Amino acid sequence: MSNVYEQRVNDFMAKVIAKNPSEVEFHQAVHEVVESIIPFIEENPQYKDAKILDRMVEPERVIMFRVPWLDDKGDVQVNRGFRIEMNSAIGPYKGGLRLHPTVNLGVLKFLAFEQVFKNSLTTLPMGGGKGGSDFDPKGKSDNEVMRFTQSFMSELFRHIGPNTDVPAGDIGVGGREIGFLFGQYKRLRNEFTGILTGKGMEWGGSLIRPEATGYGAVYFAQEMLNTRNDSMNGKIVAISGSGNVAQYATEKATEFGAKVVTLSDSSGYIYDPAGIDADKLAFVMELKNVRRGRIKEYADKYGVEFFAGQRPWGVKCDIAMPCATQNEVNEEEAKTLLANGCFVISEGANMPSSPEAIEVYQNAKILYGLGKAANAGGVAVSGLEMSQNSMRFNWTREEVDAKLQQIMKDIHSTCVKWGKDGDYIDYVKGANIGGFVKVADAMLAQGLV
Ligand code: NDP
Ligand code: 2IT
Repeated sequence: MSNVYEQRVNDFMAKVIAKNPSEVEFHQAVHEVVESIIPFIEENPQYKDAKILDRMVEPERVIMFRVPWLDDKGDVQVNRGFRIEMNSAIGPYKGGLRLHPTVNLGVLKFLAFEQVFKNSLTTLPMGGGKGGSDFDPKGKSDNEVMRFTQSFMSELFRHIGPNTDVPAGDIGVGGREIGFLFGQYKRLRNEFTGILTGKGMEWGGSLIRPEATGYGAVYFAQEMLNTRNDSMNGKIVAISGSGNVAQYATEKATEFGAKVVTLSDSSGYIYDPAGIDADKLAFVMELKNVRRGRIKEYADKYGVEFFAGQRPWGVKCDIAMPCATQNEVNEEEAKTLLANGCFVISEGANMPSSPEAIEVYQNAKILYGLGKAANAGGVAVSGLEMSQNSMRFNWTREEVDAKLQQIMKDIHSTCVKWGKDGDYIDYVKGANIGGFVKVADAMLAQGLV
Protein backbone atom coordinates (compact mmCIF):
# COMPACT_ATOMS: atom_id res chain seq x y z
CA MET A 1 0.00 0.00 0.00
CA SER A 2 1.28 3.46 -0.84
CA ASN A 3 2.24 5.87 1.93
CA VAL A 4 -0.69 8.15 1.14
CA TYR A 5 -3.19 5.33 1.59
CA GLU A 6 -1.43 4.11 4.71
CA GLN A 7 -1.74 7.59 6.20
CA ARG A 8 -5.46 7.71 5.34
CA VAL A 9 -5.99 4.30 6.97
CA ASN A 10 -4.13 5.42 10.10
CA ASP A 11 -6.11 8.67 10.30
CA PHE A 12 -9.38 6.83 9.88
CA MET A 13 -8.44 4.24 12.52
CA ALA A 14 -7.36 6.94 14.96
CA LYS A 15 -10.89 8.35 14.84
CA VAL A 16 -12.52 4.92 15.21
CA ILE A 17 -10.29 4.05 18.17
CA ALA A 18 -10.86 7.40 19.89
CA LYS A 19 -14.60 7.02 19.53
CA ASN A 20 -14.77 3.37 20.56
CA PRO A 21 -12.00 2.94 23.12
CA SER A 22 -11.31 -0.58 24.40
CA GLU A 23 -13.31 -2.29 21.63
CA VAL A 24 -10.19 -4.02 20.33
CA GLU A 25 -11.91 -6.71 18.24
CA PHE A 26 -14.01 -4.02 16.57
CA HIS A 27 -10.85 -2.03 15.75
CA GLN A 28 -9.29 -5.17 14.27
CA ALA A 29 -12.30 -5.94 12.04
CA VAL A 30 -12.60 -2.34 10.86
CA HIS A 31 -8.88 -2.07 10.16
CA GLU A 32 -8.92 -5.14 7.92
CA VAL A 33 -11.80 -3.70 5.91
CA VAL A 34 -10.54 -0.13 5.58
CA GLU A 35 -7.15 -1.34 4.35
CA SER A 36 -9.03 -2.77 1.37
CA ILE A 37 -11.62 -0.02 0.98
CA ILE A 38 -9.62 3.20 1.36
CA PRO A 39 -7.60 2.73 -1.84
CA PHE A 40 -10.85 1.81 -3.60
CA ILE A 41 -12.82 4.86 -2.48
CA GLU A 42 -9.94 7.16 -3.39
CA GLU A 43 -10.61 6.04 -6.96
CA ASN A 44 -14.40 6.18 -6.49
CA PRO A 45 -14.99 9.57 -4.88
CA GLN A 46 -18.80 9.25 -4.75
CA TYR A 47 -18.32 6.97 -1.73
CA LYS A 48 -15.74 9.23 -0.16
CA ASP A 49 -17.79 12.42 -0.54
CA ALA A 50 -20.87 10.80 1.00
CA LYS A 51 -18.72 9.57 3.95
CA ILE A 52 -20.02 6.06 3.42
CA LEU A 53 -17.20 4.46 5.43
CA ASP A 54 -17.68 6.85 8.36
CA ARG A 55 -21.36 5.95 8.33
CA MET A 56 -20.74 2.21 8.09
CA VAL A 57 -18.60 2.05 11.24
CA GLU A 58 -21.40 3.68 13.25
CA PRO A 59 -24.15 1.16 14.11
CA GLU A 60 -27.63 2.31 13.13
CA ARG A 61 -28.71 1.29 16.62
CA VAL A 62 -27.29 -0.50 19.69
CA ILE A 63 -29.63 -2.10 22.19
CA MET A 64 -28.25 -3.08 25.61
CA PHE A 65 -30.42 -4.55 28.29
CA ARG A 66 -30.63 -6.31 31.64
CA VAL A 67 -31.39 -10.05 31.62
CA PRO A 68 -32.40 -11.23 35.10
CA TRP A 69 -33.20 -14.93 35.61
CA LEU A 70 -33.50 -17.52 38.39
CA ASP A 71 -31.03 -20.39 38.57
CA ASP A 72 -31.97 -23.89 39.74
CA LYS A 73 -31.12 -23.01 43.34
CA GLY A 74 -33.60 -20.16 43.24
CA ASP A 75 -30.86 -17.52 43.26
CA VAL A 76 -31.17 -14.38 41.12
CA GLN A 77 -28.66 -14.10 38.26
CA VAL A 78 -28.14 -11.02 36.10
CA ASN A 79 -26.59 -10.96 32.63
CA ARG A 80 -26.27 -8.28 29.99
CA GLY A 81 -28.05 -8.64 26.65
CA PHE A 82 -27.19 -6.90 23.38
CA ARG A 83 -28.42 -6.46 19.85
CA ILE A 84 -26.28 -4.44 17.44
CA GLU A 85 -28.36 -3.27 14.46
CA MET A 86 -25.47 -2.32 12.23
CA ASN A 87 -26.77 -1.70 8.73
CA SER A 88 -30.15 -2.14 7.04
CA ALA A 89 -29.35 -0.65 3.62
CA ILE A 90 -29.97 -3.88 1.68
CA GLY A 91 -32.42 -5.74 3.94
CA PRO A 92 -33.56 -6.36 7.50
CA TYR A 93 -30.78 -6.70 10.08
CA LYS A 94 -29.64 -10.32 10.05
CA GLY A 95 -27.08 -12.16 12.13
CA GLY A 96 -26.62 -14.54 15.00
CA LEU A 97 -26.85 -14.44 18.78
CA ARG A 98 -23.79 -15.48 20.78
CA LEU A 99 -23.93 -16.76 24.36
CA HIS A 100 -20.44 -16.87 25.83
CA PRO A 101 -18.77 -15.29 28.89
CA THR A 102 -16.41 -13.31 26.61
CA VAL A 103 -19.28 -11.44 24.94
CA ASN A 104 -19.12 -7.67 25.26
CA LEU A 105 -20.00 -4.64 23.16
CA GLY A 106 -16.73 -4.65 21.18
CA VAL A 107 -16.97 -8.35 20.30
CA LEU A 108 -20.54 -8.00 19.07
CA LYS A 109 -19.75 -4.83 17.12
CA PHE A 110 -16.92 -6.64 15.32
CA LEU A 111 -19.28 -9.49 14.49
CA ALA A 112 -22.06 -7.16 13.35
CA PHE A 113 -19.63 -5.19 11.18
CA GLU A 114 -18.33 -8.37 9.50
CA GLN A 115 -21.91 -9.52 9.03
CA VAL A 116 -22.77 -6.48 6.88
CA PHE A 117 -20.15 -7.43 4.27
CA LYS A 118 -20.79 -11.17 4.54
CA ASN A 119 -24.53 -10.81 4.04
CA SER A 120 -23.97 -8.54 1.06
CA LEU A 121 -21.69 -11.19 -0.49
CA THR A 122 -24.40 -13.86 -0.24
CA THR A 123 -26.36 -12.03 -3.01
CA LEU A 124 -29.47 -12.16 -0.77
CA PRO A 125 -31.30 -9.09 0.62
CA MET A 126 -30.05 -9.05 4.22
CA GLY A 127 -28.61 -6.22 6.31
CA GLY A 128 -26.18 -6.88 9.17
CA GLY A 129 -26.64 -7.34 12.89
CA LYS A 130 -25.43 -9.41 15.81
CA GLY A 131 -26.40 -9.93 19.41
CA GLY A 132 -26.03 -12.10 22.45
CA SER A 133 -25.08 -12.09 26.08
CA ASP A 134 -22.25 -12.82 28.49
CA PHE A 135 -24.37 -15.72 29.81
CA ASP A 136 -22.32 -18.96 29.93
CA PRO A 137 -24.43 -21.95 28.86
CA LYS A 138 -21.72 -24.40 30.02
CA GLY A 139 -22.82 -26.43 33.01
CA LYS A 140 -26.35 -24.94 32.99
CA SER A 141 -29.41 -27.19 33.07
CA ASP A 142 -32.00 -27.12 30.27
CA ASN A 143 -34.34 -25.30 32.64
CA GLU A 144 -31.75 -22.63 33.41
CA VAL A 145 -31.11 -22.11 29.71
CA MET A 146 -34.86 -21.83 29.16
CA ARG A 147 -35.33 -19.28 31.93
CA PHE A 148 -32.41 -17.23 30.64
CA THR A 149 -33.56 -17.28 27.00
CA GLN A 150 -37.13 -16.41 27.97
CA SER A 151 -35.90 -13.42 29.95
CA PHE A 152 -33.61 -12.40 27.07
CA MET A 153 -36.50 -12.55 24.57
CA SER A 154 -38.78 -10.64 26.95
CA GLU A 155 -36.76 -7.55 26.02
CA LEU A 156 -35.50 -8.46 22.55
CA PHE A 157 -38.99 -9.16 21.14
CA ARG A 158 -39.85 -5.47 20.87
CA HIS A 159 -36.86 -4.80 18.60
CA ILE A 160 -37.11 -7.66 16.09
CA GLY A 161 -39.54 -8.76 13.37
CA PRO A 162 -39.56 -10.59 10.03
CA ASN A 163 -39.04 -7.30 8.15
CA THR A 164 -36.95 -5.58 10.84
CA ASP A 165 -34.33 -7.84 12.41
CA VAL A 166 -34.03 -11.62 12.23
CA PRO A 167 -31.54 -13.20 14.68
CA ALA A 168 -30.17 -16.77 14.49
CA GLY A 169 -27.57 -18.94 16.23
CA ASP A 170 -23.86 -18.45 16.85
CA ILE A 171 -21.55 -19.75 19.61
CA GLY A 172 -23.68 -21.22 22.40
CA VAL A 173 -26.93 -20.86 20.46
CA GLY A 174 -28.21 -23.91 18.60
CA GLY A 175 -31.53 -25.65 18.06
CA ARG A 176 -32.42 -25.81 21.77
CA GLU A 177 -31.94 -22.09 22.36
CA ILE A 178 -33.67 -21.04 19.12
CA GLY A 179 -36.66 -23.16 20.20
CA PHE A 180 -36.97 -21.47 23.59
CA LEU A 181 -36.50 -18.01 22.04
CA PHE A 182 -39.11 -18.66 19.36
CA GLY A 183 -41.62 -19.98 21.88
CA GLN A 184 -41.26 -16.89 24.05
CA TYR A 185 -41.59 -14.50 21.10
CA LYS A 186 -44.75 -16.28 19.95
CA ARG A 187 -46.22 -16.09 23.40
CA LEU A 188 -45.49 -12.37 23.76
CA ARG A 189 -46.70 -11.33 20.29
CA ASN A 190 -49.31 -14.00 19.59
CA GLU A 191 -47.75 -14.33 16.14
CA PHE A 192 -46.18 -17.25 14.30
CA THR A 193 -43.68 -15.51 12.03
CA GLY A 194 -40.13 -15.99 10.79
CA ILE A 195 -38.41 -13.84 13.40
CA LEU A 196 -35.54 -16.28 13.88
CA THR A 197 -33.68 -18.67 11.59
CA GLY A 198 -32.25 -22.02 12.50
CA LYS A 199 -35.74 -23.13 13.56
CA GLY A 200 -36.74 -26.79 13.85
CA MET A 201 -38.14 -28.46 10.74
CA GLU A 202 -41.58 -28.86 12.29
CA TRP A 203 -41.95 -25.15 12.99
CA GLY A 204 -40.62 -23.19 10.04
CA GLY A 205 -36.99 -24.27 9.72
CA SER A 206 -35.08 -24.99 6.53
CA LEU A 207 -33.39 -28.21 5.57
CA ILE A 208 -29.59 -27.82 5.42
CA ARG A 209 -29.50 -24.79 7.78
CA PRO A 210 -27.68 -26.76 10.53
CA GLU A 211 -25.18 -28.04 7.95
CA ALA A 212 -24.84 -24.83 5.95
CA THR A 213 -21.89 -23.03 7.54
CA GLY A 214 -19.61 -26.06 7.66
CA TYR A 215 -20.67 -27.34 4.23
CA GLY A 216 -20.29 -23.85 2.78
CA ALA A 217 -16.76 -23.46 4.14
CA VAL A 218 -15.80 -26.74 2.47
CA TYR A 219 -17.48 -25.71 -0.81
CA PHE A 220 -15.48 -22.48 -0.63
CA ALA A 221 -12.23 -24.41 -0.07
CA GLN A 222 -13.13 -26.55 -3.07
CA GLU A 223 -13.69 -23.41 -5.20
CA MET A 224 -10.30 -22.03 -4.15
CA LEU A 225 -8.61 -25.36 -4.95
CA ASN A 226 -10.33 -25.38 -8.38
CA THR A 227 -8.36 -22.26 -9.30
CA ARG A 228 -5.23 -24.43 -9.05
CA ASN A 229 -6.83 -27.44 -10.76
CA ASP A 230 -6.78 -29.23 -7.44
CA SER A 231 -9.48 -30.67 -5.16
CA MET A 232 -10.25 -31.73 -1.58
CA ASN A 233 -9.78 -35.37 -2.48
CA GLY A 234 -6.92 -36.96 -0.54
CA LYS A 235 -6.12 -33.83 1.47
CA ILE A 236 -5.34 -33.80 5.19
CA VAL A 237 -7.48 -31.28 7.07
CA ALA A 238 -6.96 -29.77 10.54
CA ILE A 239 -10.19 -28.40 12.04
CA SER A 240 -10.57 -26.51 15.32
CA GLY A 241 -13.74 -26.43 17.40
CA SER A 242 -16.22 -29.28 17.69
CA GLY A 243 -19.48 -27.36 17.60
CA ASN A 244 -21.97 -26.79 14.80
CA VAL A 245 -19.56 -25.43 12.19
CA ALA A 246 -16.70 -27.86 12.91
CA GLN A 247 -19.02 -30.88 12.83
CA TYR A 248 -20.48 -30.21 9.40
CA ALA A 249 -17.15 -29.07 7.95
CA THR A 250 -15.82 -32.47 9.04
CA GLU A 251 -18.78 -34.26 7.45
CA LYS A 252 -18.47 -32.54 4.05
CA ALA A 253 -14.66 -32.63 3.90
CA THR A 254 -14.78 -36.38 4.58
CA GLU A 255 -17.50 -36.83 1.94
CA PHE A 256 -15.18 -35.03 -0.52
CA GLY A 257 -12.43 -37.59 0.11
CA ALA A 258 -10.34 -35.57 2.57
CA LYS A 259 -9.11 -36.85 5.93
CA VAL A 260 -9.96 -34.69 8.95
CA VAL A 261 -7.40 -35.35 11.69
CA THR A 262 -8.20 -32.85 14.46
CA LEU A 263 -11.08 -31.35 16.41
CA SER A 264 -10.90 -29.23 19.55
CA ASP A 265 -12.75 -27.36 22.26
CA SER A 266 -11.61 -24.77 24.77
CA SER A 267 -9.85 -27.53 26.79
CA GLY A 268 -7.57 -28.82 24.01
CA TYR A 269 -7.48 -30.83 20.78
CA ILE A 270 -7.57 -34.46 19.67
CA TYR A 271 -5.33 -35.78 16.92
CA ASP A 272 -6.61 -38.80 15.02
CA PRO A 273 -4.19 -39.59 12.20
CA ALA A 274 -6.54 -42.29 10.85
CA GLY A 275 -9.19 -39.62 10.20
CA ILE A 276 -12.55 -38.76 11.79
CA ASP A 277 -14.90 -40.93 9.74
CA ALA A 278 -18.72 -40.91 9.76
CA ASP A 279 -19.02 -43.22 12.78
CA LYS A 280 -16.56 -41.20 14.85
CA LEU A 281 -18.31 -37.98 13.82
CA ALA A 282 -21.64 -39.43 14.98
CA PHE A 283 -19.98 -39.99 18.36
CA VAL A 284 -18.78 -36.35 18.42
CA MET A 285 -22.27 -35.08 17.56
CA GLU A 286 -23.86 -37.07 20.36
CA LEU A 287 -21.09 -36.02 22.76
CA LYS A 288 -21.37 -32.31 21.92
CA ASN A 289 -25.02 -31.79 20.99
CA VAL A 290 -26.75 -34.16 23.41
CA ARG A 291 -24.46 -34.97 26.34
CA ARG A 292 -22.66 -31.61 26.09
CA GLY A 293 -19.37 -33.22 27.12
CA ARG A 294 -15.69 -32.47 26.42
CA ILE A 295 -13.75 -33.48 23.28
CA LYS A 296 -11.19 -35.31 25.46
CA GLU A 297 -13.71 -38.17 25.65
CA TYR A 298 -13.00 -38.82 21.96
CA ALA A 299 -9.37 -39.54 22.77
CA ASP A 300 -10.38 -41.91 25.55
CA LYS A 301 -12.87 -43.73 23.34
CA TYR A 302 -10.72 -44.11 20.22
CA GLY A 303 -7.29 -44.36 21.87
CA VAL A 304 -5.81 -41.26 20.20
CA GLU A 305 -3.82 -38.42 21.70
CA PHE A 306 -5.40 -35.43 23.48
CA PHE A 307 -3.35 -32.25 23.78
CA ALA A 308 -4.65 -30.33 26.80
CA GLY A 309 -4.75 -26.54 26.53
CA GLN A 310 -3.39 -26.52 22.96
CA ARG A 311 -4.71 -25.59 19.51
CA PRO A 312 -4.37 -27.98 16.56
CA TRP A 313 -2.16 -25.84 14.29
CA GLY A 314 1.05 -27.80 14.91
CA VAL A 315 -0.11 -30.92 13.03
CA LYS A 316 0.85 -31.75 9.47
CA CYS A 317 -1.98 -30.81 7.11
CA ASP A 318 -2.78 -29.45 3.64
CA ILE A 319 -5.86 -27.50 4.70
CA ALA A 320 -6.66 -25.71 7.95
CA MET A 321 -10.23 -24.80 8.88
CA PRO A 322 -10.46 -22.71 12.07
CA CYS A 323 -14.06 -23.25 13.23
CA ALA A 324 -14.02 -22.16 16.90
CA THR A 325 -13.61 -18.45 17.61
CA GLN A 326 -11.84 -15.14 16.87
CA ASN A 327 -8.05 -14.82 17.02
CA GLU A 328 -7.43 -18.53 17.36
CA VAL A 329 -4.52 -18.55 14.88
CA ASN A 330 -1.59 -16.26 15.69
CA GLU A 331 1.51 -15.39 13.66
CA GLU A 332 3.64 -18.24 15.03
CA GLU A 333 0.89 -20.77 14.42
CA ALA A 334 0.41 -19.47 10.86
CA LYS A 335 4.13 -19.92 10.20
CA THR A 336 4.03 -23.44 11.64
CA LEU A 337 1.04 -24.34 9.45
CA LEU A 338 2.88 -23.18 6.34
CA ALA A 339 6.14 -24.88 7.36
CA ASN A 340 4.18 -28.13 7.67
CA GLY A 341 2.84 -27.81 4.13
CA CYS A 342 -0.56 -26.21 4.69
CA PHE A 343 -1.59 -24.15 1.64
CA VAL A 344 -5.35 -23.65 2.08
CA ILE A 345 -7.12 -21.84 4.91
CA SER A 346 -10.92 -21.77 4.85
CA GLU A 347 -12.35 -19.99 7.88
CA GLY A 348 -15.56 -21.39 9.38
CA ALA A 349 -15.18 -19.04 12.35
CA ASN A 350 -15.43 -15.25 12.28
CA MET A 351 -12.03 -13.48 12.27
CA PRO A 352 -10.13 -16.54 13.58
CA SER A 353 -6.77 -15.36 12.19
CA SER A 354 -4.88 -12.49 13.77
CA PRO A 355 -3.77 -9.65 11.43
CA GLU A 356 -0.19 -10.95 11.68
CA ALA A 357 -1.30 -14.46 10.71
CA ILE A 358 -3.13 -13.04 7.68
CA GLU A 359 0.04 -11.26 6.64
CA VAL A 360 1.90 -14.59 6.79
CA TYR A 361 -0.70 -16.22 4.50
CA GLN A 362 -0.68 -13.31 2.09
CA ASN A 363 3.09 -13.06 1.84
CA ALA A 364 3.23 -16.77 1.05
CA LYS A 365 0.37 -16.39 -1.48
CA ILE A 366 -1.47 -19.43 -0.22
CA LEU A 367 -5.23 -19.86 -0.77
CA TYR A 368 -6.67 -17.84 2.10
CA GLY A 369 -10.47 -17.78 2.33
CA LEU A 370 -11.41 -15.33 5.06
CA GLY A 371 -14.45 -15.87 7.27
CA LYS A 372 -16.77 -13.31 5.75
CA ALA A 373 -16.56 -15.16 2.42
CA ALA A 374 -15.89 -18.76 3.47
CA ASN A 375 -18.45 -19.00 6.30
CA ALA A 376 -21.25 -17.06 4.57
CA GLY A 377 -23.09 -20.30 3.73
CA GLY A 378 -24.75 -20.30 7.15
CA VAL A 379 -26.38 -16.91 6.86
CA ALA A 380 -27.10 -17.60 3.18
CA VAL A 381 -29.27 -20.57 4.10
CA SER A 382 -30.80 -18.41 6.83
CA GLY A 383 -31.79 -16.09 3.99
CA LEU A 384 -33.29 -19.08 2.18
CA GLU A 385 -35.16 -19.98 5.39
CA MET A 386 -36.64 -16.46 5.39
CA SER A 387 -37.73 -16.87 1.76
CA GLN A 388 -39.37 -20.20 2.54
CA ASN A 389 -41.15 -18.67 5.56
CA SER A 390 -42.49 -15.84 3.37
CA MET A 391 -43.73 -18.32 0.78
CA ARG A 392 -45.05 -20.70 3.48
CA PHE A 393 -43.35 -23.44 1.54
CA ASN A 394 -40.33 -25.75 1.93
CA TRP A 395 -37.64 -26.61 -0.56
CA THR A 396 -36.15 -30.11 -0.54
CA ARG A 397 -32.72 -30.91 0.84
CA GLU A 398 -31.35 -31.15 -2.69
CA GLU A 399 -32.85 -27.80 -3.68
CA VAL A 400 -31.41 -25.95 -0.69
CA ASP A 401 -28.02 -27.62 -1.06
CA ALA A 402 -27.89 -26.73 -4.77
CA LYS A 403 -28.69 -23.09 -3.95
CA LEU A 404 -26.03 -23.08 -1.22
CA GLN A 405 -23.42 -24.45 -3.62
CA GLN A 406 -24.34 -21.83 -6.23
CA ILE A 407 -24.12 -19.04 -3.63
CA MET A 408 -20.65 -20.20 -2.52
CA LYS A 409 -19.56 -20.22 -6.18
CA ASP A 410 -20.97 -16.71 -6.65
CA ILE A 411 -19.17 -15.45 -3.53
CA HIS A 412 -15.97 -16.95 -4.88
CA SER A 413 -16.50 -15.23 -8.25
CA THR A 414 -17.09 -11.89 -6.50
CA CYS A 415 -13.80 -12.34 -4.62
CA VAL A 416 -12.02 -13.10 -7.90
CA LYS A 417 -13.64 -10.11 -9.63
CA TRP A 418 -12.43 -7.59 -7.04
CA GLY A 419 -9.35 -9.37 -5.68
CA LYS A 420 -7.51 -10.79 -8.68
CA ASP A 421 -4.00 -9.43 -9.00
CA GLY A 422 -2.16 -11.22 -11.80
CA ASP A 423 -2.07 -14.90 -10.89
CA TYR A 424 -2.86 -14.25 -7.24
CA ILE A 425 -6.34 -13.90 -5.79
CA ASP A 426 -6.44 -11.63 -2.75
CA TYR A 427 -9.64 -12.92 -1.15
CA VAL A 428 -9.43 -10.32 1.62
CA LYS A 429 -9.51 -7.42 -0.80
CA GLY A 430 -12.02 -9.21 -3.04
CA ALA A 431 -14.50 -9.96 -0.25
CA ASN A 432 -14.20 -6.54 1.35
CA ILE A 433 -14.69 -4.54 -1.85
CA GLY A 434 -17.28 -6.98 -3.22
CA GLY A 435 -19.28 -6.79 0.00
CA PHE A 436 -18.88 -3.02 0.27
CA VAL A 437 -20.06 -1.93 -3.19
CA LYS A 438 -23.61 -3.26 -2.94
CA VAL A 439 -24.20 -1.79 0.54
CA ALA A 440 -22.54 1.51 -0.36
CA ASP A 441 -24.61 1.91 -3.54
CA ALA A 442 -27.79 1.19 -1.60
CA MET A 443 -26.80 3.81 1.00
CA LEU A 444 -26.11 6.36 -1.73
CA ALA A 445 -29.52 5.67 -3.31
CA GLN A 446 -31.32 6.05 0.00
CA GLY A 447 -29.96 9.50 0.83
CA LEU A 448 -28.39 10.65 4.06
CA VAL A 449 -29.62 7.95 6.46
P1 NDP B 1 -20.70 -23.74 18.82
O1 NDP B 1 -21.12 -23.12 20.08
O2 NDP B 1 -21.55 -24.81 18.23
O3 NDP B 1 -19.22 -24.32 18.93
C1 NDP B 1 -18.17 -23.50 19.29
C2 NDP B 1 -16.90 -24.33 19.37
O4 NDP B 1 -15.79 -23.46 19.47
C3 NDP B 1 -16.86 -25.25 20.58
O5 NDP B 1 -16.10 -26.38 20.28
C4 NDP B 1 -16.16 -24.36 21.60
O6 NDP B 1 -15.51 -25.08 22.64
C5 NDP B 1 -15.15 -23.64 20.74
N1 NDP B 1 -14.85 -22.33 21.32
C6 NDP B 1 -15.72 -21.31 21.52
N2 NDP B 1 -15.11 -20.27 22.11
C7 NDP B 1 -13.84 -20.66 22.31
C8 NDP B 1 -12.72 -20.02 22.87
N3 NDP B 1 -12.80 -18.76 23.37
N4 NDP B 1 -11.55 -20.72 22.90
C9 NDP B 1 -11.48 -21.99 22.41
N5 NDP B 1 -12.52 -22.64 21.85
C10 NDP B 1 -13.67 -21.98 21.80
O7 NDP B 1 -20.54 -22.52 17.79
P2 NDP B 1 -20.50 -22.53 16.19
O8 NDP B 1 -19.90 -23.79 15.70
O9 NDP B 1 -21.84 -22.14 15.72
O10 NDP B 1 -19.52 -21.30 15.90
C11 NDP B 1 -18.12 -21.45 15.72
C12 NDP B 1 -17.57 -20.24 14.97
O11 NDP B 1 -18.23 -20.15 13.69
C13 NDP B 1 -17.79 -18.89 15.64
O12 NDP B 1 -16.70 -18.05 15.34
C14 NDP B 1 -19.04 -18.35 14.94
O13 NDP B 1 -19.12 -16.95 15.00
C15 NDP B 1 -18.77 -18.85 13.53
N6 NDP B 1 -19.92 -18.92 12.65
C16 NDP B 1 -21.03 -19.65 12.99
C17 NDP B 1 -22.09 -19.74 12.12
C18 NDP B 1 -23.28 -20.59 12.43
O14 NDP B 1 -24.13 -20.71 11.54
N7 NDP B 1 -23.38 -21.22 13.57
C19 NDP B 1 -22.11 -19.02 10.85
C20 NDP B 1 -20.87 -18.34 10.54
C21 NDP B 1 -19.83 -18.30 11.44
P3 NDP B 1 -16.15 -25.09 24.12
O15 NDP B 1 -17.39 -25.93 23.99
O16 NDP B 1 -15.11 -25.66 25.00
O17 NDP B 1 -16.47 -23.65 24.45
O1 2IT C 1 -21.80 -15.44 11.83
C1 2IT C 1 -22.80 -15.81 11.19
O2 2IT C 1 -22.90 -15.60 9.98
C2 2IT C 1 -23.84 -16.53 11.92
N1 2IT C 1 -23.68 -16.79 13.10
C3 2IT C 1 -25.10 -16.93 11.21
C4 2IT C 1 -26.07 -15.77 11.14
C5 2IT C 1 -27.43 -16.10 10.61
O3 2IT C 1 -28.27 -15.18 10.63
O4 2IT C 1 -27.70 -17.22 10.16
